Amino acid sequence: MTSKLATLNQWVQEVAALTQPDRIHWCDGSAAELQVLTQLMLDRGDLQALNPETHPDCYLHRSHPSDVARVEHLTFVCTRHPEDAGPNNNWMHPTEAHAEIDALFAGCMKGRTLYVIPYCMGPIDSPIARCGVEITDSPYVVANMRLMTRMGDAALARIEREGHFVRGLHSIGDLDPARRFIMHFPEELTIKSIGSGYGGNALLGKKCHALRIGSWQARSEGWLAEHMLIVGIENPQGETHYIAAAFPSACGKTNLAMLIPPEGYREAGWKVWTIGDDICWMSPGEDGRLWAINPEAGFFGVAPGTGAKTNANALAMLNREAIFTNVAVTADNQPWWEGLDERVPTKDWKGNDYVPGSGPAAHPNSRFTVAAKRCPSWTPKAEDARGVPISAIVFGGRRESLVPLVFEARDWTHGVLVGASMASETTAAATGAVGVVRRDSMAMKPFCGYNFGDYFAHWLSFDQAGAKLPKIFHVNWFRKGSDGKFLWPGFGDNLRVLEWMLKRCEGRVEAVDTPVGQLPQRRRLES
Ligand code: GTP
Ligand code: SPV
Ligand code: MN
Repeated sequence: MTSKLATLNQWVQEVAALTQPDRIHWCDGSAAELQVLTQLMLDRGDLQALNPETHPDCYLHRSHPSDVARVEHLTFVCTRHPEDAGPNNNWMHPTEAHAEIDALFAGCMKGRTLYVIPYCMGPIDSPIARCGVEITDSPYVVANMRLMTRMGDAALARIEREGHFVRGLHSIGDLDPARRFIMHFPEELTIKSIGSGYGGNALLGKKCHALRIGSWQARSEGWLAEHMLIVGIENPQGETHYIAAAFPSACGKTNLAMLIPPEGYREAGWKVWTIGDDICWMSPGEDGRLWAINPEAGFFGVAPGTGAKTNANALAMLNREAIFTNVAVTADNQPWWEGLDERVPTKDWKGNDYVPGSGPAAHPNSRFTVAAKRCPSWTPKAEDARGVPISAIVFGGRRESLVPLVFEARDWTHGVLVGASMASETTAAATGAVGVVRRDSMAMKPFCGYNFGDYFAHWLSFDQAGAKLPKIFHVNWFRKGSDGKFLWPGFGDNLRVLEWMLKRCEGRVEAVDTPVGQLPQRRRLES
């Protein structure tokens, strides 16, 4: 099969000439196609079937042990002028970058199949949505892209109609970290990634397209591409307000996006609706509000810490049609990770016999991939072509000390400053030290595809006459007491903080003015 779009055919031919695959397969996104790929991966040992009684159509994938997280030091933004990439990105000149990475791509698909994956980021009929094509030699990437994006024939039809698309070339190469690069060419709307099969390094629709290339496009087209969840909060009166929240990787987006209200709230009639858990594309509407879509169609969520008490909605969607990456398994072949329950697994994430006390059984950055529609709190609003209007934007980090539970920015400009000066402790989502406080403006330090100075100016530019901008807040669920324990219960209880924010948006509650911003009033609980 080839496409009606000459530029697409030509690019596929050029890539094939460079990488020399044995076969070319154009993905249609069908169930039959997935079945063939799954069988292939089972035969090759890329996947292992999990317990078909407890987890039908669920599979385990074990990454190469040196390939378990994003690699920020190997991620480049390649613009003609270094100042366009900015101090927040690694930079290489495009000519040099193409030469260096193409040398690694030369002949790398010999003996392999080249898969062409047309995908759409966002509802297929949404004007905010954008399309791309990923070429990969990894069937695991195809299977994940099928869950994470609108992939296949419908996306191809839109691409052929529009005549343009973001080009993403990916190969697992030889998985040698010394020959691994994730390169972005925003001026050419092109991504090239080699040497990793993991998450954000390999599923190019996600961080590479929807954030790094997306943020570049957003700046020139007047919208925002952000590392944010989108959640709808329905009050007992039946009104739903949508909140977008930016927390750095592994700092609570998935959990907040599918929060289960505490019992008292549930009884009173509060409901929570999930639109997205990682990425938000927002555009000013004719009414002056910001309207947001989730460009993704699935979740690539952190497994550790996901339990019945913390995130029952996530657990409920993980018992069928899910891919687990680098989790442990129990004796009866069920997926397991720290924080799930009291069972003891028999195999660790590398597939070795698990010795209790020898460290975590699941990799701290082990993940699940699952279609968003499988989430019990998913709402059809996630398919709305217009998106949803955003009432509040929340920034937050993982801060053991100093940073209060919640405060409100004075206005949009102050809110941009609050977002820009955010900091958070590093996590296992990227390789490198964990627990080191670093600046992570708007949770976009690893994902902004252009100069942070220009990015802050772009944020400020939304404050125009007629704009009805969301209020901006800052939260920290992760402050610890002198006993080393979290001071705030977190998870479902975070709704108490969201309720305060929404009351502030409606002007129904007073706040206390402080040097950092507006804080909730102190109220002594009656005992
Ligand atoms: P990425 O997918 O990497 O972008 O991460 P994320 O921001 O979606 O983070 P996620 O919701 O997966 O949470 C990461 C870890 O933080 C998990 O182990 C959670 O259990 C834990 N976590 C999430 N919310 C809270 C909270 O409110 N309090 C506490 N103490 N831990 C939380
Ligand atoms: C993150 O690291 O923020 C993630 C996981 O959401 S990855 O897809 O690997 O980027
Ligand atoms: Mn993320």
